[in-house]
Amino acid sequence: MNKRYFITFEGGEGAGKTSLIESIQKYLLDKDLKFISTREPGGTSFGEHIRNLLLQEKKGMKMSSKAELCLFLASRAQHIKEVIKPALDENKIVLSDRYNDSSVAYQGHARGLGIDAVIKFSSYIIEDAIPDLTLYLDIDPKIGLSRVQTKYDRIESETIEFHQKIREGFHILAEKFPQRIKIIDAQKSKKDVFDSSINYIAKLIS
Ligand code: Z5A
Repeated sequence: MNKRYFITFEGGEGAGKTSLIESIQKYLLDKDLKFISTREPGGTSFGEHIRNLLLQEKKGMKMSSKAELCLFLASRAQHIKEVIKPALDENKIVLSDRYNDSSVAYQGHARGLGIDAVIKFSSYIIEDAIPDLTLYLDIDPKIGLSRVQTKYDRIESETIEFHQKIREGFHILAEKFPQRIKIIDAQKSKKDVFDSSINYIAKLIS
């Protein structure tokens, strides 16, 4: 019988999360397992509006780091209520392209709001919606950014130092939560990334 599992995918820009999730979807379909695939920011109609606000560059618009965090958390609160919890309650596997660790690495560490402060603040929003497994796709930001083919969005356009801080933030998180967060070398081929990831997923759902 299908069991509920919440799996999240994290990483810097161009790490390959979207590509990996597509391969994992095929793997789960072949195994006849019920799943949903979703993303943050977004995943709901309300969340997609917030996504546009967060990622679009608007001339003259300023957004403080705290305001930015609140918007990501607003999107997440709706996502949990409308999508994640209902799917888990139906015993589905939930695959989410980014989740709370992104807030901790981007807003907590790279923006400087503080890792522990963001973990504490976001715990009110996520309550018990904690992933069973998080695959963190680790990549040198220069390589990741070189893979992005679309025009850089508001956050992608930040300095390379900012992107290096994000990577540092994810490493701090992986050390803090080694049971949940597994580091995948995202500089390897798509096949290698898939094989390493599927080892962890197979272990979780077996
Ligand atoms: N953000 C935040 O600050 N706080 C938060 O709480 C949350 C998010 C939830 C969301 O943007 C932004 O919001 C993000 C974090 C921030 N920062 N920015 N900007 P997004 O969802 O649009 O962006 P993204 O998650 O970074 O997606 P991405 O740049 O599209 O990357 P990806 O999904 O990880 O990569 P991909 O699309 O699978 O692959 C990119 C290209 O590389 C593509 O051409 C692939 O074919 C290629 N690729 C993939 N894997 C490989 C390997 N292994 N080798 C070679 N080439 C590869």
